[in-house]
Amino acid sequence: VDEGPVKSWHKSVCRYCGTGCGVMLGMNKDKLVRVRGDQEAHNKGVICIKGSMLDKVMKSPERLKVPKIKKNGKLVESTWEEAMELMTKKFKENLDQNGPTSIGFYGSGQLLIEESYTANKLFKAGFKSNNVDGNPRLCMASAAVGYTQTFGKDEPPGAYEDIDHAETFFLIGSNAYECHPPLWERIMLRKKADPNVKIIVVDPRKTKTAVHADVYVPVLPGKDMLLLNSMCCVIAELGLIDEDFVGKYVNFSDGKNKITLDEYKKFLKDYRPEKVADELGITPRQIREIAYQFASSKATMSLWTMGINQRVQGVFLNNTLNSLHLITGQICKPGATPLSLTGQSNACGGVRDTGSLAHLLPNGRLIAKEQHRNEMEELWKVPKGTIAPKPGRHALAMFDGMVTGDVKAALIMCSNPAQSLPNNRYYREGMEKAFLVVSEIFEDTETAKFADILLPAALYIEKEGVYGQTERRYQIIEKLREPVGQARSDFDILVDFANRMGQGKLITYKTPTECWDEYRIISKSSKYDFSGITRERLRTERGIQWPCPSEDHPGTVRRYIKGDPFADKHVDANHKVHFYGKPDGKAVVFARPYIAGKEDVSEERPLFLTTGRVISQWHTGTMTFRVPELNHSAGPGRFVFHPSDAGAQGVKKGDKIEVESSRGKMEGIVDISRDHETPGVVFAAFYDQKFLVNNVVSDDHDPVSKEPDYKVTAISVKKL
Ligand code: MGD
Ligand code: SF4
Repeated sequence: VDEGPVKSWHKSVCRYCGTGCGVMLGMNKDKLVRVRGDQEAHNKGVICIKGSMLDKVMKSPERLKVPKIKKNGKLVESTWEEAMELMTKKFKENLDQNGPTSIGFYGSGQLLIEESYTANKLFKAGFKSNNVDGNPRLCMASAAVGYTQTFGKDEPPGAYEDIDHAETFFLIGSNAYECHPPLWERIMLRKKADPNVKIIVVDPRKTKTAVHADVYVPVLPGKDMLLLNSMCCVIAELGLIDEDFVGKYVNFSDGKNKITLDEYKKFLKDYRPEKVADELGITPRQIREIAYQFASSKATMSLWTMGINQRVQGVFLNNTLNSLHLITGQICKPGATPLSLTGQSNACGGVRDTGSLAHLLPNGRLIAKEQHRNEMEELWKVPKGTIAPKPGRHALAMFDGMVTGDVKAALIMCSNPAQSLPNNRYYREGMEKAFLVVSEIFEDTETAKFADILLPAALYIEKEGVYGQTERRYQIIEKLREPVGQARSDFDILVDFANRMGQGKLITYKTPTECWDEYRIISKSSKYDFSGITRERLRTERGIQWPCPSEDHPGTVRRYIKGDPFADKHVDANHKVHFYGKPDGKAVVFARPYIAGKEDVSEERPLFLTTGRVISQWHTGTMTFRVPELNHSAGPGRFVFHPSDAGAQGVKKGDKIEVESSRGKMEGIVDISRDHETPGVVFAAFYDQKFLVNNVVSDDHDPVSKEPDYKVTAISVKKL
């Protein structure tokens, strides 16, 4: 349908991923008719196929337009008044009868900052329930813990701009070609500009990213800790440790106590390439080459995502990646930095920075620390002792609590856990039992099926708020049209709910702008200080990176060095770096051992299943699978095999198979790829609602970050 010409162009941010691309939206009155990349934004006009089709999802006729309540097993239309009153009654009943730990909020790295901030404040300070978590737990919890342990503060030291200065790119567990395409393009431009640039890709799959690498290292799934420690070992043996940097800015630790550099070197000896290469499935020479390249290059930048974060050793892997940069001094200078790429558009700003996870409070504070609770109680103007001292339930524990009957009512916003959680059948049992209020834009999602109340949510430019992406950059999405039908923004739903629950004195603001101003001022009392990022600046500038302590501050590209307002007073000609997250200004290199995960191949289960995204689909596909061009390009979900494994299993393309793991069985169809799959590893994406791969994916998780391991599940295959 021709919706006419563009009448006005508006600056905005893409709805989908953590790249956080600036986009220009062409509107014809209230219709979004064109989308293009914003030349003036950090992505310099480049966007991917999903972003370019944002207008198509906005046009979907299948949007949920009215609230619904489940009656006799069926969702039937209701008024907002009925739905909100029932929700209020159920939450009040549970609070009165079963206490604050019987309720929960499960949010999303795609909610706006104002939405996550409000939900977090309402549940933790209003209802005294720390059961606030969300899908970022499945996504980047390991990166957040990794940064916090190493530097004392979450969020990266560097920025996308470092891509333009790096000489070596070390991509590990990142398929940037498909998952962060504009960043991948920026890497390729850098390579074109300088023939010395080298790209190293470490991945069990020969992804589209790996195909373009100068050096591809095909490690076996689940073993990367061996590789990273082995690289550190080689660097130590070759005398490539930057002793000046290490002496000034680094402490060493075994996880409990401080150790010396010599003790650290001794720890590394167990990881000599000759000892670990076989288990990794590569040669000692490959390890030596990439370790040398990493340490000796003019500037090395590491980029990683879910292949490292979604792992039972996710935190240790993150620590060790940070360590590689610290021991070589490849940090805090242009092009030299670790940079964990984020999956979701607002996992950083919305969830990490607002502290909307079960163990956190805003701006890097921890529930477990009394001083931090007291600080937030003062800032939120609630009596001392209001915030419960025990962390709440993380994502898996929240749904596990529903299975055991301990969590009885929950509000789920902007997430589809009935498709996205691992070991899915088990957690769905809990969703069946608990009283669930689900705020959604579509009615036919897997989670909506479990809703007792389904609330129609406003989508993207039907509401206003701030997104914060990977590199500490905050950007605004402005409201450009009214929500469809009776849909309301998640922010409005939360403010309404707060008032009905008698929390009007806590949630005093009425608009996202007022909420932003409250939160912005609160940030002033932390090292996240973004008080200078006013709404007015967000409207005119192309995103601003915090720290940004005043309205005339330009924002901070690189942390911990001159130019970072918190480092400035500590640095001079001799002392150029100050890791102010730690009391003595020194970051920590941890000696982290490799510990084998429970999921390993055996005679019974001879193949590894690994899962992830594809370029044209977003997560559980609820939005992108509705866009014909994107749907067509991805096709239905499949198990993708290397031809040698398909041969060994006696299956061929198109065959129906049964896949079994320790978590259960499911049926699927075989696809074959010689180009991208490697022997021993089967790949499946999770976007297709008709192919719920998470039924067999293991829910083993990192013991500290509690992030599940979606990348390593041992499976057997049977032809049907
Ligand atoms: P999404 O598809 O992003 O997946 O898991 P989910 O968050 O469960 O769900 C967002 C939902 O919000 C959709 O149903 C969408 O229709 C709805 N929605 C969109 N906009 C709005 C809005 O403004 N308001 C409201 N209320 N609703 C809205 C993602 C999760 O999946 C993540 S983050 C990761 S990293 C994991 N990755 C992963 C993997 O790699 N492999 C496997 N096998 N599973 C995975 N699951 C995890
Ligand atoms: Fe949107 Fe991510 Fe694509 Fe950029 S890379 S256009 S943010 S989906």
